[in-house]
Amino acid sequence: MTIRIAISVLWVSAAVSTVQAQGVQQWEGKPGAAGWNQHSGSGAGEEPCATLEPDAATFRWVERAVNITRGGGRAVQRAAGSVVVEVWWHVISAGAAPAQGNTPQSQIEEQIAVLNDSFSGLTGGANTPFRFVLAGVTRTTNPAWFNMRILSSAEGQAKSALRRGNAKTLNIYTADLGPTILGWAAFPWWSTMWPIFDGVVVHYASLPGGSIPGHDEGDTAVHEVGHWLGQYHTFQGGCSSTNDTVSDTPAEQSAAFGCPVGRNTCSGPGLDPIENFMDYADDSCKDRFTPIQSIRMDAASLTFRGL
Ligand SMILES: [Ca+2]
Ligand SMILES: [Ca+2]
Ligand SMILES: [Zn+2]
Repeated sequence: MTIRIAISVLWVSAAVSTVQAQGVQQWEGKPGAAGWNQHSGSGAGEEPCATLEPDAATFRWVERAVNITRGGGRAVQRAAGSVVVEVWWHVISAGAAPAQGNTPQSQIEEQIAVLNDSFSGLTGGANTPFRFVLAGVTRTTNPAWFNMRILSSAEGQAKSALRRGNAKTLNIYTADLGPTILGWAAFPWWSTMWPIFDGVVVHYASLPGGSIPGHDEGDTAVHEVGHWLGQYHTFQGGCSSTNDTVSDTPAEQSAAFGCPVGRNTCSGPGLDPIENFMDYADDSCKDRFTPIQSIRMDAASLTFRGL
């Protein structure tokens, strides 16, 4: 127990100093998670995805590095399906029952299938280089870890104990992230400077067949893995000319919730990309990555993960 606490304190202080060093001072913060808030009826106004944003200097550094990998921005990438990602799945629960977060193997396999369908363009959009294979499942009953929050000591303890592999390995943790948070991920450029934090955390009830209204088809994990491979939200940068750094996702002023067909929050060309996995729309509304998003994920994963 003493060792575990010591690891936790070290992890948290390292995490905080890394965050401060990068100038990240707040979570992504835009209000209004309609649908998701119905899960518990509380916490209105919080962000459903807690993934940390890079500061301006890191943002520019990442774009330069990705652009170099792409050979000056040429639209090149590895072949569809040629990058196979090993997935270690960590079930964290409060008890033995599925309602306590002890997700059955069948639901994990359904989620892996949703990842593969989504990244291969079977649901719409680009056929990316990425495919996912389940390398193993761990199961841990720990009520404190089950209620983890981003940058909490519970997250540090759980990830320190459970994480497998290296920067190429996708560690997915399921837990109860509270009434408003669906998940969070670590961007690829943090995988070496902040290795324990690496991976994806998703709410156990967001998996296919889960109990969160609007977010019960497994697209939360697709969204978070999109971050893990280097994607920003489609509403990153608002209506600015560079916005999310992806040229084939129309600029979007703010996140979309529900399925607001025809939404158009920026005067630039194209309707808001509400159908994109990197927005906040309901799972039934989201079905695609774009070709340029695929190219970006290819370059970012190669550059920062060697994947
Ligand atoms: Ca864009
Ligand atoms: Ca527009
Ligand atoms: Zn997100």
